[in-house]
Amino acid sequence: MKERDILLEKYSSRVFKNRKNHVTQLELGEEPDTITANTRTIPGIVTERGCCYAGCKGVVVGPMKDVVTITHGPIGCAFYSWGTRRNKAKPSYEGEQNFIPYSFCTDMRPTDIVFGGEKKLEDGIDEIMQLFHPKCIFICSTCPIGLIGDDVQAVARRVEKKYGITAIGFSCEGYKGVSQSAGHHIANNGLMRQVIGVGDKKPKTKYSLNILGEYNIGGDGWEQERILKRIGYEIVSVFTGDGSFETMKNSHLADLNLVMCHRSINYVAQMMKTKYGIDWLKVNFIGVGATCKSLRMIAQYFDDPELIARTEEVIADELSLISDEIEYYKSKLKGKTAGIFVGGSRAHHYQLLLRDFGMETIIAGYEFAHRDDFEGRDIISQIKPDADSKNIEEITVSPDENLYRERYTAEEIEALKAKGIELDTYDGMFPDMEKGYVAVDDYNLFETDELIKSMKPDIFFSGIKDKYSIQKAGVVSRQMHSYDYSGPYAGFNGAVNFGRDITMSIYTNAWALTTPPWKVAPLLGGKIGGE
Ligand code: CFM
Ligand code: HCA
Repeated sequence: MKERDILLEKYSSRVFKNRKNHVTQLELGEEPDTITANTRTIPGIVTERGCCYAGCKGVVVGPMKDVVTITHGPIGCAFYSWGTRRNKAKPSYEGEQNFIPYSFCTDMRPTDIVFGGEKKLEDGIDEIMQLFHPKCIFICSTCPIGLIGDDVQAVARRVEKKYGITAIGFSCEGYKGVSQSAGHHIANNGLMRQVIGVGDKKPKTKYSLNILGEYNIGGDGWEQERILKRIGYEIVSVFTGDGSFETMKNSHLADLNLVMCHRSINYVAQMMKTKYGIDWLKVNFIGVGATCKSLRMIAQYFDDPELIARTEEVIADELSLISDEIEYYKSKLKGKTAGIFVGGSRAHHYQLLLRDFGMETIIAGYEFAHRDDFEGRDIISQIKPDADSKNIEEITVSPDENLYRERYTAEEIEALKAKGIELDTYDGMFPDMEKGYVAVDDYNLFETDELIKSMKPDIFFSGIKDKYSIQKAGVVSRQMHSYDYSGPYAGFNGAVNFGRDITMSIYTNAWALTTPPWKVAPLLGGKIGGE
């Protein structure tokens, strides 16, 4: 019996009926493997997904350093979405503002919920203006705001008028959609409407780039910029890691968009293509091989022999600097297996980095990826408009509907192919998986535990919610969202850091060396039945 079936047969028939479509053991036969994704979680299943507000505020708009982002809602939402996601930022020029160390919130109380919180929000913004003088303010709504009907858009318009700054109200109440993914859409639409394209500062050099979907976790974006600048590219703006309003407003003037995380920001790439004619390339700077491939693809796009030669020169030099260390870690890690459970993009990036070290990713799961992220092909037209997905479409489609498209069109694919660019790379999780490997949508802790037991990976990468329960079962676990406060893991230097960290973890699995007390004696002293 396959591991997937052993897992699923433990469910009641009702849950089985649902979950069987979200867990796939790859066959890779004639028919393409499929999975159901981006649908509502079964109540009570203890999902590890986050909410729409987390996707908008925590993920996409929060990292913009010169913007004050105020959470309109309870303090807990503001606190949780601040600092826990390690998006690093530093001022890059004299006088540049950096509000990342601050958490701004209206701290809604019961009386505000009863009588309305717009006044409190406006008072808060007055205070922010007096103390910090930002040129841009974002307001992010949490669940209660949608329920009591505070109009954050109207407040933003009043703030713009009063102070002559940019202000955007994001109605990203946590309950919208089915996961963080809805919040990404809402954030992207706001940035597209009011930030991208409002500047007029042209790039200074011949080849200029934006990096989309790079949030500078553990300094990943800085490593990518280092390499790209070495080759000679100008980075106009990064969305949104160490990013800023000041650079994003000029991003429509760059030559090419690179898309790192394809889940959270792909809509913007397509919208910018439609509105400003900027091409985009899906890249992956996670993994040595993947980084080289991406750099070659970018040079190929510009089709300049000098740039292509310079790219090869930099690649050769970077490889010569890291190859000894990579080979050493490879000798320690070759043949080991991994499981990965993250948001919506990293599993298919990191399976390539693991392969650089001779490791295979035998289990891969996502919280909120869409089918195309798993299957690596254009499946948009196949989404069935059932009650749930109809609901998703309503809030995810751009206000300007004809600007909304997630993928290349057939003509765009032909144009890029004519430049010698292969588009099958990095296009989803399944194409890089082998027969028998398991993929899971909206993974839960029960399924994590069960698949670890049956497939026995040497290491399991996940997040803060599940890391410790996995370790307590004796399996090494490292956080792939925050890198356990290490990093960067991107690019050439990042690959070395990654090799070092996982070698350290796998060879120091202290958790497997101890017998937890609950395995030898019951921990509860009392008796059932009141005896
Ligand atoms: Fe993109 Fe991300 Fe991810 Fe994501 Fe995230 Fe993240 Fe992630 Mo955590 S934007 S989809 S919503 S790569 S915060 S930097 S690590 S779940 S896999
Ligand atoms: C989020 C952010 C998160 C959480 C990570 C985790 C991140 O989805 O709200 O659960 O460990 O990367 O910080 O994905």
